[in-house]
Amino acid sequence: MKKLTFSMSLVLIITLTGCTGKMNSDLNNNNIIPRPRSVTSTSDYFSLNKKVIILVPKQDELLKNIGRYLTQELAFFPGTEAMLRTTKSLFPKQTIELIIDSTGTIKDKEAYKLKIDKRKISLSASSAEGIFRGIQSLRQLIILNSREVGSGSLGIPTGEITDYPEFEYRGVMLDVARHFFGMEDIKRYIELVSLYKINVLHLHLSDDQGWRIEIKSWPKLTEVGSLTQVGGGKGGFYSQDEYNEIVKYAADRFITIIPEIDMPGHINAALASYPELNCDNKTTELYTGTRVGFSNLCTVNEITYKFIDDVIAELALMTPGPYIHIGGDESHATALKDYIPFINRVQDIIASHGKTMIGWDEISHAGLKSGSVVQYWGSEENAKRGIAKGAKLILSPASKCYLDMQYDSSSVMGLNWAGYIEVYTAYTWSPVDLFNGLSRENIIGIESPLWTETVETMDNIEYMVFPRLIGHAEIGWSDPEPPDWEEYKNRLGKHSILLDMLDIDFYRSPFVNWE
Ligand code: TNX
Repeated sequence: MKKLTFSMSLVLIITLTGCTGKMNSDLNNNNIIPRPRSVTSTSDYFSLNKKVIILVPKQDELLKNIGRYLTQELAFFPGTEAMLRTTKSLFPKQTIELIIDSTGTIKDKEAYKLKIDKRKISLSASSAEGIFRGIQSLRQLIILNSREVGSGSLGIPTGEITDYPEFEYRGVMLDVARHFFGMEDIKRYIELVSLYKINVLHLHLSDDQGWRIEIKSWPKLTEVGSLTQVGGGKGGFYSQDEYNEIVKYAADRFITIIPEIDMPGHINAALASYPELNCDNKTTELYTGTRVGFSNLCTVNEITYKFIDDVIAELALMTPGPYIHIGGDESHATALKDYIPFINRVQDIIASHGKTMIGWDEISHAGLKSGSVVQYWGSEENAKRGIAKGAKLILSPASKCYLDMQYDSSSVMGLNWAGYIEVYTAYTWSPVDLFNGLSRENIIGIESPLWTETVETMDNIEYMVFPRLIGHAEIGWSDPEPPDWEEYKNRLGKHSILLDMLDIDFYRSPFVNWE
Protein backbone atom coordinates (compact mmCIF):
# COMPACT_ATOMS: atom_id res chain seq x y z
CA MET A 1 0.00 0.00 0.00
CA LYS A 2 1.33 3.33 -1.05
CA LYS A 3 2.45 6.00 1.28
CA LEU A 4 3.57 5.99 4.81
CA THR A 5 2.64 9.24 6.43
CA PHE A 6 5.35 11.83 6.72
CA SER A 7 5.61 11.32 10.44
CA MET A 8 5.69 7.54 10.40
CA SER A 9 8.51 7.47 7.91
CA LEU A 10 10.37 10.09 9.91
CA VAL A 11 10.92 7.50 12.63
CA LEU A 12 12.46 5.18 10.08
CA ILE A 13 14.78 7.75 8.57
CA ILE A 14 15.98 9.17 11.86
CA THR A 15 16.60 5.69 13.16
CA LEU A 16 18.41 4.67 10.02
CA THR A 17 20.40 7.73 9.08
CA GLY A 18 20.13 10.31 11.81
CA CYS A 19 22.49 10.46 14.67
CA THR A 20 25.59 9.27 12.84
CA GLY A 21 26.52 12.01 10.38
CA LYS A 22 28.88 14.81 11.20
CA MET A 23 27.36 17.66 13.13
CA ASN A 24 26.21 20.70 11.25
CA SER A 25 26.17 23.72 13.49
CA ASP A 26 26.25 26.18 10.59
CA LEU A 27 22.81 27.51 9.77
CA ASN A 28 24.19 28.91 6.50
CA ASN A 29 24.47 25.34 5.39
CA ASN A 30 20.73 24.78 5.74
CA ASN A 31 19.83 23.19 2.37
CA ILE A 32 16.33 24.70 2.52
CA ILE A 33 14.52 25.01 -0.84
CA PRO A 34 13.31 27.61 -1.78
CA ARG A 35 16.48 29.23 -0.52
CA PRO A 36 15.75 31.70 2.30
CA ARG A 37 16.51 35.36 1.60
CA SER A 38 18.82 36.00 4.52
CA VAL A 39 20.53 33.73 7.01
CA THR A 40 22.96 34.33 9.87
CA SER A 41 24.50 31.55 11.89
CA THR A 42 25.43 31.57 15.56
CA SER A 43 27.12 28.16 15.42
CA ASP A 44 25.31 26.33 18.19
CA TYR A 45 22.41 23.93 18.61
CA PHE A 46 18.82 23.94 19.65
CA SER A 47 18.36 20.42 20.94
CA LEU A 48 15.13 18.60 20.32
CA ASN A 49 15.39 16.86 23.65
CA LYS A 50 12.72 14.97 25.51
CA LYS A 51 10.25 17.76 26.04
CA VAL A 52 9.61 20.54 23.53
CA ILE A 53 6.87 23.06 24.19
CA ILE A 54 5.03 24.50 21.19
CA LEU A 55 3.76 27.82 22.47
CA VAL A 56 0.85 29.53 20.70
CA PRO A 57 -1.37 32.50 21.58
CA LYS A 58 -4.51 31.44 23.48
CA GLN A 59 -7.04 33.29 21.30
CA ASP A 60 -5.67 32.38 17.89
CA GLU A 61 -7.43 29.31 16.46
CA LEU A 62 -5.47 29.38 13.20
CA LEU A 63 -2.15 29.37 15.04
CA LYS A 64 -3.38 26.65 17.38
CA ASN A 65 -4.14 24.52 14.32
CA ILE A 66 -0.69 25.11 12.91
CA GLY A 67 0.80 24.40 16.35
CA ARG A 68 -1.08 21.09 16.45
CA TYR A 69 0.27 20.19 13.03
CA LEU A 70 3.85 20.92 14.19
CA THR A 71 3.31 18.99 17.40
CA GLN A 72 2.27 15.94 15.41
CA GLU A 73 5.34 16.18 13.20
CA LEU A 74 7.71 16.48 16.16
CA ALA A 75 6.03 13.78 18.20
CA PHE A 76 7.49 11.20 15.89
CA PHE A 77 11.12 12.07 16.46
CA PRO A 78 12.50 9.35 18.67
CA GLY A 79 13.01 10.84 22.11
CA THR A 80 11.07 14.03 21.39
CA GLU A 81 7.89 14.76 23.25
CA ALA A 82 6.16 17.82 21.81
CA MET A 83 3.38 19.52 23.74
CA LEU A 84 1.08 22.33 22.65
CA ARG A 85 0.74 25.09 25.26
CA THR A 86 -0.89 28.50 25.42
CA THR A 87 0.96 29.72 28.52
CA LYS A 88 4.64 29.92 29.26
CA SER A 89 6.02 27.15 31.44
CA LEU A 90 7.28 28.01 34.93
CA PHE A 91 10.33 25.90 34.36
CA PRO A 92 12.19 26.82 31.21
CA LYS A 93 12.07 24.06 28.62
CA GLN A 94 13.04 23.84 24.99
CA THR A 95 10.33 25.97 23.36
CA ILE A 96 9.13 26.71 19.85
CA GLU A 97 6.96 29.82 19.96
CA LEU A 98 4.63 30.86 17.14
CA ILE A 99 4.09 34.62 17.18
CA ILE A 100 1.90 36.98 15.17
CA ASP A 101 3.94 40.14 14.83
CA SER A 102 1.54 43.05 14.47
CA THR A 103 4.14 45.81 14.69
CA GLY A 104 4.02 46.28 10.92
CA THR A 105 7.71 45.49 10.50
CA ILE A 106 6.98 42.27 8.60
CA LYS A 107 5.41 43.58 5.41
CA ASP A 108 4.49 40.56 3.28
CA LYS A 109 1.75 38.26 4.60
CA GLU A 110 3.83 35.21 3.67
CA ALA A 111 7.09 36.53 5.11
CA TYR A 112 8.44 35.05 8.32
CA LYS A 113 11.35 35.27 10.72
CA LEU A 114 12.82 32.19 12.34
CA LYS A 115 15.09 32.88 15.29
CA ILE A 116 16.81 29.80 16.63
CA ASP A 117 18.60 30.01 19.98
CA LYS A 118 19.95 27.24 22.19
CA ARG A 119 16.74 26.99 24.22
CA LYS A 120 14.15 28.67 22.10
CA ILE A 121 12.91 28.93 18.53
CA SER A 122 10.71 31.95 17.76
CA LEU A 123 8.79 31.86 14.52
CA SER A 124 7.11 35.16 13.78
CA ALA A 125 5.04 36.48 10.88
CA SER A 126 2.36 39.07 10.28
CA SER A 127 -0.21 36.33 9.50
CA ALA A 128 -0.92 32.64 10.02
CA GLU A 129 0.02 32.18 6.38
CA GLY A 130 3.53 33.44 7.07
CA ILE A 131 3.78 31.13 10.08
CA PHE A 132 2.76 28.20 7.87
CA ARG A 133 5.44 29.03 5.29
CA GLY A 134 7.99 29.33 8.09
CA ILE A 135 6.99 25.93 9.47
CA GLN A 136 7.87 24.42 6.09
CA SER A 137 11.40 25.81 6.44
CA LEU A 138 11.55 24.43 9.96
CA ARG A 139 10.38 20.99 8.77
CA GLN A 140 13.11 20.96 6.14
CA LEU A 141 15.68 22.23 8.61
CA ILE A 142 14.93 19.46 11.08
CA ILE A 143 14.95 16.66 8.54
CA LEU A 144 17.94 17.85 6.52
CA ASN A 145 20.14 19.12 9.34
CA SER A 146 19.30 17.36 12.57
CA ARG A 147 22.20 15.62 14.16
CA GLU A 148 22.64 13.89 17.46
CA VAL A 149 24.12 16.33 19.95
CA GLY A 150 23.99 14.39 23.19
CA SER A 151 22.39 11.39 24.68
CA GLY A 152 19.73 10.62 22.14
CA SER A 153 18.64 14.17 21.32
CA LEU A 154 18.72 15.95 17.99
CA GLY A 155 20.11 19.39 17.27
CA ILE A 156 19.10 22.17 14.89
CA PRO A 157 21.77 24.76 14.02
CA THR A 158 21.16 28.17 15.66
CA GLY A 159 20.92 31.59 14.03
CA GLU A 160 18.33 33.60 12.21
CA ILE A 161 16.41 33.26 8.95
CA THR A 162 14.46 36.17 7.45
CA ASP A 163 12.43 35.17 4.45
CA TYR A 164 9.75 36.44 2.05
CA PRO A 165 8.50 35.52 -1.42
CA GLU A 166 9.43 37.30 -4.62
CA PHE A 167 6.14 36.45 -6.38
CA GLU A 168 2.70 36.39 -4.76
CA TYR A 169 1.50 33.61 -7.11
CA ARG A 170 3.40 30.30 -7.05
CA GLY A 171 1.22 27.67 -8.61
CA VAL A 172 0.86 24.18 -9.89
CA MET A 173 -1.79 23.02 -12.36
CA LEU A 174 -3.19 19.52 -12.54
CA ASP A 175 -5.19 18.29 -15.55
CA VAL A 176 -7.83 15.99 -14.03
CA ALA A 177 -9.75 15.89 -17.34
CA ARG A 178 -7.45 13.79 -19.54
CA HIS A 179 -7.02 11.35 -16.66
CA PHE A 180 -9.09 11.65 -13.53
CA PHE A 181 -7.45 11.66 -10.09
CA GLY A 182 -9.47 10.92 -6.95
CA MET A 183 -9.64 12.67 -3.59
CA GLU A 184 -6.70 10.88 -1.98
CA ASP A 185 -4.41 11.75 -4.88
CA ILE A 186 -5.44 15.40 -4.89
CA LYS A 187 -4.92 15.73 -1.15
CA ARG A 188 -1.56 14.06 -1.34
CA TYR A 189 -0.54 16.37 -4.17
CA ILE A 190 -1.57 19.41 -2.12
CA GLU A 191 0.32 18.14 0.93
CA LEU A 192 3.49 17.43 -1.07
CA VAL A 193 3.66 20.79 -2.84
CA SER A 194 2.97 22.70 0.38
CA LEU A 195 6.41 21.64 1.61
CA TYR A 196 7.92 23.84 -1.12
CA LYS A 197 5.71 26.88 -0.36
CA ILE A 198 3.44 26.53 -3.41
CA ASN A 199 0.30 28.61 -2.78
CA VAL A 200 -2.02 27.89 -5.74
CA LEU A 201 -3.48 24.70 -7.18
CA HIS A 202 -5.16 25.31 -10.54
CA LEU A 203 -7.45 22.41 -11.45
CA HIS A 204 -8.14 21.85 -15.15
CA LEU A 205 -11.65 20.49 -14.57
CA SER A 206 -12.95 19.98 -18.09
CA ASP A 207 -11.68 19.09 -21.52
CA ASP A 208 -12.66 17.05 -24.57
CA GLN A 209 -12.16 13.80 -22.67
CA GLY A 210 -14.06 14.53 -19.46
CA TRP A 211 -16.09 16.88 -17.27
CA ARG A 212 -14.97 16.51 -13.64
CA ILE A 213 -17.09 18.78 -11.43
CA GLU A 214 -20.72 18.30 -10.44
CA ILE A 215 -22.94 21.15 -11.71
CA LYS A 216 -26.39 20.73 -10.18
CA SER A 217 -28.24 22.80 -12.78
CA TRP A 218 -26.71 20.79 -15.66
CA PRO A 219 -26.50 17.25 -14.20
CA LYS A 220 -25.67 15.41 -17.42
CA LEU A 221 -22.27 17.10 -17.51
CA THR A 222 -21.18 14.50 -15.00
CA GLU A 223 -23.84 11.82 -15.64
CA VAL A 224 -22.57 11.58 -19.21
CA GLY A 225 -19.52 13.80 -19.61
CA SER A 226 -17.45 12.33 -16.78
CA LEU A 227 -17.74 8.69 -17.81
CA THR A 228 -14.50 8.32 -19.67
CA GLN A 229 -10.93 9.56 -20.08
CA VAL A 230 -7.92 9.24 -22.38
CA GLY A 231 -7.45 5.59 -23.34
CA GLY A 232 -11.09 4.71 -22.56
CA GLY A 233 -10.84 4.28 -18.77
CA LYS A 234 -13.84 5.08 -16.61
CA GLY A 235 -13.08 8.69 -15.70
CA GLY A 236 -14.82 10.21 -12.68
CA PHE A 237 -15.78 13.54 -11.13
CA TYR A 238 -15.88 15.44 -7.84
CA SER A 239 -19.25 15.99 -6.22
CA GLN A 240 -19.66 19.53 -4.89
CA ASP A 241 -19.18 18.20 -1.35
CA GLU A 242 -15.93 16.57 -2.37
CA TYR A 243 -14.78 19.67 -4.19
CA ASN A 244 -15.50 21.79 -1.11
CA GLU A 245 -13.45 19.32 0.90
CA ILE A 246 -10.53 19.83 -1.49
CA VAL A 247 -10.86 23.61 -1.18
CA LYS A 248 -10.80 23.32 2.63
CA TYR A 249 -7.89 20.88 2.69
CA ALA A 250 -5.92 23.28 0.50
CA ALA A 251 -6.94 26.34 2.55
CA ASP A 252 -5.63 24.64 5.70
CA ARG A 253 -2.26 24.69 3.92
CA PHE A 254 -2.78 28.26 2.66
CA ILE A 255 -3.19 27.04 -0.90
CA THR A 256 -5.90 28.60 -3.10
CA ILE A 257 -7.78 26.42 -5.57
CA ILE A 258 -8.39 27.99 -8.99
CA PRO A 259 -11.01 26.10 -11.01
CA GLU A 260 -10.72 26.02 -14.81
CA ILE A 261 -13.55 25.29 -17.23
CA ASP A 262 -11.90 25.37 -20.65
CA MET A 263 -13.94 27.15 -23.39
CA PRO A 264 -14.91 27.73 -26.18
CA GLY A 265 -12.68 24.81 -27.32
CA HIS A 266 -11.56 21.72 -25.37
CA ILE A 267 -15.27 21.21 -24.63
CA ASN A 268 -16.33 17.91 -26.21
CA ALA A 269 -17.35 16.32 -22.90
CA ALA A 270 -20.05 19.02 -22.48
CA LEU A 271 -21.08 18.77 -26.16
CA ALA A 272 -21.57 15.02 -25.70
CA SER A 273 -23.78 15.67 -22.64
CA TYR A 274 -26.16 18.33 -24.03
CA PRO A 275 -27.25 18.59 -27.69
CA GLU A 276 -28.27 22.24 -27.30
CA LEU A 277 -24.67 23.33 -26.83
CA ASN A 278 -23.95 22.30 -30.43
CA CYS A 279 -24.90 24.54 -33.36
CA ASP A 280 -26.57 21.54 -35.09
CA ASN A 281 -28.38 20.48 -31.90
CA LYS A 282 -26.86 17.00 -31.98
CA THR A 283 -24.76 15.52 -29.20
CA THR A 284 -21.24 14.46 -30.13
CA GLU A 285 -19.60 11.16 -29.12
CA LEU A 286 -17.51 10.96 -25.97
CA TYR A 287 -13.84 11.24 -26.91
CA THR A 288 -10.88 9.27 -25.51
CA GLY A 289 -8.04 10.28 -27.84
CA THR A 290 -5.48 13.08 -27.45
CA ARG A 291 -6.10 15.42 -30.37
CA VAL A 292 -6.71 19.08 -29.51
CA GLY A 293 -8.55 21.96 -31.17
CA PHE A 294 -11.52 20.16 -32.77
CA SER A 295 -14.48 20.97 -30.50
CA ASN A 296 -16.26 24.24 -29.78
CA LEU A 297 -19.27 25.71 -28.06
CA CYS A 298 -21.84 27.30 -30.35
CA THR A 299 -20.84 30.91 -29.68
CA VAL A 300 -23.86 32.36 -31.56
CA ASN A 301 -26.55 30.58 -29.52
CA GLU A 302 -27.99 32.27 -26.41
CA ILE A 303 -28.33 28.96 -24.58
CA THR A 304 -24.51 28.76 -24.55
CA TYR A 305 -24.35 31.86 -22.35
CA LYS A 306 -27.11 30.60 -20.07
CA PHE A 307 -25.04 27.41 -19.68
CA ILE A 308 -21.87 29.35 -18.88
CA ASP A 309 -23.66 31.62 -16.43
CA ASP A 310 -25.10 28.62 -14.55
CA VAL A 311 -21.75 26.84 -14.43
CA ILE A 312 -19.84 29.93 -13.28
CA ALA A 313 -22.50 30.72 -10.65
CA GLU A 314 -22.08 27.30 -9.02
CA LEU A 315 -18.32 27.38 -9.36
CA ALA A 316 -18.05 30.88 -7.86
CA LEU A 317 -19.90 29.69 -4.74
CA MET A 318 -17.26 26.99 -4.24
CA THR A 319 -14.36 29.35 -4.88
CA PRO A 320 -13.15 31.49 -1.97
CA GLY A 321 -10.25 32.84 -4.04
CA PRO A 322 -10.59 35.74 -6.50
CA TYR A 323 -10.00 33.85 -9.75
CA ILE A 324 -11.87 31.63 -12.18
CA HIS A 325 -9.93 30.29 -15.17
CA ILE A 326 -11.76 30.01 -18.48
CA GLY A 327 -9.07 28.30 -20.57
CA GLY A 328 -9.52 29.92 -23.96
CA ASP A 329 -6.57 28.05 -25.51
CA GLU A 330 -6.29 26.32 -28.86
CA SER A 331 -9.80 27.27 -29.96
CA HIS A 332 -8.99 26.35 -33.54
CA ALA A 333 -12.61 25.46 -34.34
CA THR A 334 -13.81 29.00 -33.49
CA ALA A 335 -13.07 31.90 -35.86
CA LEU A 336 -11.31 34.87 -34.25
CA LYS A 337 -14.29 37.10 -35.10
CA ASP A 338 -16.45 34.82 -32.92
CA TYR A 339 -13.78 34.12 -30.30
CA ILE A 340 -13.28 37.77 -29.28
CA PRO A 341 -16.93 38.63 -28.44
CA PHE A 342 -17.27 35.23 -26.77
CA ILE A 343 -14.37 35.87 -24.37
CA ASN A 344 -15.62 39.40 -23.71
CA ARG A 345 -19.00 38.08 -22.73
CA VAL A 346 -17.62 35.28 -20.55
CA GLN A 347 -15.42 37.83 -18.83
CA ASP A 348 -18.55 39.86 -17.99
CA ILE A 349 -20.27 36.75 -16.64
CA ILE A 350 -17.31 36.03 -14.38
CA ALA A 351 -17.30 39.63 -13.13
CA SER A 352 -21.06 39.45 -12.47
CA HIS A 353 -20.33 36.61 -10.03
CA GLY A 354 -17.69 38.68 -8.26
CA LYS A 355 -14.67 36.90 -9.71
CA THR A 356 -11.72 37.81 -11.89
CA MET A 357 -10.89 36.02 -15.13
CA ILE A 358 -7.70 34.15 -15.93
CA GLY A 359 -7.18 32.61 -19.37
CA TRP A 360 -4.38 31.08 -21.44
CA ASP A 361 -2.47 33.64 -23.50
CA GLU A 362 -4.86 33.52 -26.49
CA ILE A 363 -7.43 35.53 -24.46
CA SER A 364 -5.32 38.65 -25.02
CA HIS A 365 -7.16 38.96 -28.37
CA ALA A 366 -10.22 40.02 -26.37
CA GLY A 367 -10.82 43.29 -24.52
CA LEU A 368 -9.37 42.67 -21.08
CA LYS A 369 -10.89 44.18 -17.97
CA SER A 370 -8.59 45.62 -15.37
CA GLY A 371 -7.39 42.78 -13.15
CA SER A 372 -7.85 40.02 -15.75
CA VAL A 373 -4.81 37.77 -15.91
CA VAL A 374 -3.13 36.23 -18.96
CA GLN A 375 -1.34 32.91 -18.50
CA TYR A 376 1.62 32.83 -20.88
CA TRP A 377 2.38 29.33 -22.13
CA GLY A 378 4.02 29.84 -25.49
CA SER A 379 3.09 32.86 -27.55
CA GLU A 380 5.22 35.91 -26.92
CA GLU A 381 2.97 37.87 -29.24
CA ASN A 382 -0.13 37.00 -27.18
CA ALA A 383 1.65 37.81 -23.93
CA LYS A 384 2.84 41.19 -25.24
CA ARG A 385 -0.65 42.03 -26.45
CA GLY A 386 -1.92 41.23 -22.96
CA ILE A 387 0.68 43.51 -21.37
CA ALA A 388 -0.21 46.29 -23.80
CA LYS A 389 -3.81 45.94 -22.65
CA GLY A 390 -2.74 46.32 -19.03
CA ALA A 391 -3.01 42.67 -17.98
CA LYS A 392 -0.66 40.96 -15.57
CA LEU A 393 0.90 37.64 -16.49
CA ILE A 394 1.28 34.24 -14.91
CA LEU A 395 4.33 32.64 -16.51
CA SER A 396 4.14 29.00 -17.60
CA PRO A 397 6.64 28.84 -20.46
CA ALA A 398 6.10 25.36 -21.88
CA SER A 399 9.81 24.79 -22.58
CA LYS A 400 10.68 25.36 -18.88
CA CYS A 401 7.54 24.77 -16.82
CA TYR A 402 5.51 22.05 -18.54
CA LEU A 403 5.76 19.11 -16.19
CA ASP A 404 4.32 16.79 -18.86
CA MET A 405 7.41 17.25 -21.05
CA GLN A 406 9.84 14.34 -21.05
CA TYR A 407 13.12 14.63 -19.16
CA ASP A 408 15.07 13.19 -22.10
CA SER A 409 14.65 10.82 -25.03
CA SER A 410 14.59 7.81 -22.71
CA SER A 411 11.60 9.02 -20.65
CA VAL A 412 8.81 6.46 -20.72
CA MET A 413 5.99 8.93 -20.27
CA GLY A 414 5.38 12.51 -21.26
CA LEU A 415 5.30 14.50 -24.48
CA ASN A 416 8.11 16.46 -26.09
CA TRP A 417 6.56 19.06 -28.37
CA ALA A 418 8.11 21.86 -26.25
CA GLY A 419 11.43 20.01 -25.93
CA TYR A 420 13.00 17.85 -23.26
CA ILE A 421 13.14 19.41 -19.80
CA GLU A 422 15.95 18.06 -17.62
CA VAL A 423 16.11 19.22 -14.01
CA TYR A 424 18.81 21.67 -15.08
CA THR A 425 16.59 23.23 -17.77
CA ALA A 426 13.66 23.57 -15.38
CA TYR A 427 15.84 25.55 -12.93
CA THR A 428 18.09 27.75 -15.06
CA TRP A 429 15.84 30.55 -16.29
CA SER A 430 14.67 33.89 -14.99
CA PRO A 431 11.10 35.13 -15.21
CA VAL A 432 11.93 38.68 -16.33
CA ASP A 433 14.33 37.44 -19.02
CA LEU A 434 11.81 35.23 -20.83
CA PHE A 435 11.35 37.72 -23.63
CA ASN A 436 12.18 41.31 -24.47
CA GLY A 437 9.76 43.85 -23.16
CA LEU A 438 8.79 41.84 -20.10
CA SER A 439 9.41 43.50 -16.77
CA ARG A 440 8.94 42.65 -13.12
CA GLU A 441 5.71 44.62 -12.67
CA ASN A 442 3.99 42.67 -15.47
CA ILE A 443 4.37 39.38 -13.59
CA ILE A 444 2.28 38.07 -10.72
CA GLY A 445 4.05 34.75 -10.59
CA ILE A 446 4.78 31.41 -12.16
CA GLU A 447 2.84 28.17 -12.52
CA SER A 448 3.87 24.64 -13.44
CA PRO A 449 1.16 22.77 -15.39
CA LEU A 450 0.93 18.98 -15.52
CA TRP A 451 -1.16 17.86 -18.51
CA THR A 452 -2.09 14.24 -18.14
CA GLU A 453 -2.53 12.68 -21.57
CA THR A 454 0.25 10.21 -20.64
CA VAL A 455 0.03 10.47 -16.86
CA GLU A 456 -2.28 7.88 -15.32
CA THR A 457 -1.42 7.28 -11.67
CA MET A 458 -0.23 9.16 -8.59
CA ASP A 459 3.20 7.58 -9.05
CA ASN A 460 3.25 8.99 -12.59
CA ILE A 461 2.36 12.44 -11.24
CA GLU A 462 5.15 12.29 -8.68
CA TYR A 463 7.68 11.16 -11.26
CA MET A 464 6.93 14.04 -13.65
CA VAL A 465 6.60 16.70 -10.94
CA PHE A 466 9.55 15.88 -8.71
CA PRO A 467 12.18 17.15 -8.71
CA ARG A 468 11.47 19.75 -11.43
CA LEU A 469 8.80 21.58 -9.43
CA ILE A 470 11.30 22.14 -6.61
CA GLY A 471 13.34 24.33 -8.98
CA HIS A 472 10.25 26.25 -10.07
CA ALA A 473 9.30 26.75 -6.43
CA GLU A 474 12.70 28.32 -5.79
CA ILE A 475 12.40 30.62 -8.82
CA GLY A 476 8.95 31.75 -7.64
CA TRP A 477 9.92 32.33 -4.02
CA SER A 478 13.63 33.25 -4.02
CA ASP A 479 14.06 34.46 -7.62
CA PRO A 480 17.77 33.55 -7.72
CA GLU A 481 19.51 36.11 -9.94
CA PRO A 482 21.01 34.45 -11.87
CA PRO A 483 20.21 30.82 -11.00
CA ASP A 484 23.42 29.03 -9.94
CA TRP A 485 22.97 25.40 -10.95
CA GLU A 486 26.15 24.11 -9.25
CA GLU A 487 25.09 25.56 -5.91
CA TYR A 488 21.43 24.52 -6.30
CA LYS A 489 22.13 20.98 -7.37
CA ASN A 490 24.06 20.30 -4.16
CA ARG A 491 21.11 21.43 -2.07
CA LEU A 492 18.68 19.53 -4.27
CA GLY A 493 20.73 16.36 -3.85
CA LYS A 494 20.06 16.50 -0.11
CA HIS A 495 16.31 16.58 -0.72
CA SER A 496 16.23 12.93 -1.69
CA ILE A 497 16.16 12.38 2.10
CA LEU A 498 12.85 14.22 2.24
CA LEU A 499 11.47 12.84 -1.02
CA ASP A 500 12.26 9.27 0.03
CA MET A 501 10.79 9.89 3.45
CA LEU A 502 7.55 11.00 1.84
CA ASP A 503 7.67 7.97 -0.45
CA ILE A 504 7.70 10.22 -3.52
CA ASP A 505 8.44 8.32 -6.70
CA PHE A 506 10.77 11.01 -8.08
CA TYR A 507 13.03 11.08 -11.13
CA ARG A 508 16.61 10.53 -9.99
CA SER A 509 18.28 12.74 -12.55
CA PRO A 510 21.83 11.51 -13.30
CA PHE A 511 22.98 15.16 -13.17
CA VAL A 512 22.36 15.42 -9.43
CA ASN A 513 24.34 13.64 -6.69
CA TRP A 514 21.50 12.34 -4.57
CA GLU A 515 22.19 11.88 -0.88
C1 TNX B 1 -1.24 22.25 -24.92
S1 TNX B 1 -0.92 24.49 -23.16
C2 TNX B 1 -2.44 22.42 -24.27
C3 TNX B 1 -3.07 21.25 -23.62
C4 TNX B 1 -2.28 19.99 -23.83
C5 TNX B 1 -0.81 20.29 -23.70
C6 TNX B 1 0.06 19.08 -23.77
C7 TNX B 1 -2.39 24.62 -23.39
C8 TNX B 1 -2.98 25.83 -22.90
N1 TNX B 1 -3.04 23.62 -24.04
O1 TNX B 1 -4.38 21.10 -24.07
O2 TNX B 1 -2.68 19.06 -22.88
O3 TNX B 1 -0.44 21.19 -24.71
O4 TNX B 1 1.38 19.38 -23.46
